[in-house]
Amino acid sequence: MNPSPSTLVAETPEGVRISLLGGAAARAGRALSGPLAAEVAAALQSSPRGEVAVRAVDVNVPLLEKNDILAERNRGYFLGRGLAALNLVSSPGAGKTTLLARTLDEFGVQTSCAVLVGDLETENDGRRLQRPHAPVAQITTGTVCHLDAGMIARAAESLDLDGVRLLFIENVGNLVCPASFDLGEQVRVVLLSTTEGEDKPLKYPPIFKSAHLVLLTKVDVADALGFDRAAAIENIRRIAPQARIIPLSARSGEGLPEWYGFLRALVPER
Ligand SMILES: Nc1nc2c(ncn2[C@@H]2O[C@H](COP(=O)(O)OP(=O)(O)OP(=O)(O)O)[C@@H](O)[C@H]2O)c(=O)[nH]1
Ligand SMILES: [Mg+2]
Repeated sequence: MNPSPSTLVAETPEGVRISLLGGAAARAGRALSGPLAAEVAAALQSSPRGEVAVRAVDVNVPLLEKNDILAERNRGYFLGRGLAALNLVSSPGAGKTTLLARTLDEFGVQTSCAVLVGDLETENDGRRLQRPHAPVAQITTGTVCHLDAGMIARAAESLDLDGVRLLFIENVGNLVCPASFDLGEQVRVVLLSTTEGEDKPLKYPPIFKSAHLVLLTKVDVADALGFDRAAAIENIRRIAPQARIIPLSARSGEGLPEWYGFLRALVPER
């Protein structure tokens, strides 16, 4: 499938595609940064469709160890650029993109934000998140059920992050695999929606144990579902006593001021 003219696509040898969308694509040629910047910029400029093969980092170490090394590199890269990165993880459909879209429209007009969004296929979420004031790149992983630090490194280096203070990473919808893959984020946010039931923290503990923040989403439909908010919070606390919990609805707006307050406190001092 040909990308639209406002989309630049980079494809890795493993079949992972990074699509820079809209404004992010327009700005890609002139504002790349990071170790692969010159290589990616040259390749993008010499390719009429914007398609390039980006070199894979090949370290002869086990997969997770390699991921951890790249994650540390990402952390340093983000720190050096003066931005905080958040990794949003949940089961499919818990409301990550809906929350990020509203966050870009409200919080994002005052504080410069960028988004990397992962899915197995389609650029639908990337398009839903496109805003003139926020660079967005879609990562399509093919068959891979999670984002990894190498994908984030390549996508982040392709984005114009000048002036960006918060980088949202929407992980592939999956409550299991993303738990094992540090992306170099500063904060891991796990979303649990009312439609999934109160018991998910007990059934999928690793992801909740790694959370700094748990967002209890779609609380606007809790009553209709017979969702027991107190029981859900009790289950989250039992598995993830370290995590802050914010119940919210991206539809009604409940809890969003607290979420924005959390984000504001994350923005690094200059
Ligand atoms: N009632 C209600 N519905 C919501 C809310 N947030 C999201 N939804 C709906 O839930 C569905 C899934 O939302 P998405 O934002 O696409 O969820 P996601 O987590 O990004 O999904 P994947 O990227 O596929 O994992 C959509 O139909 C949304 O309209 C909310 O706060 N309240
Ligand atoms: Mg989504």
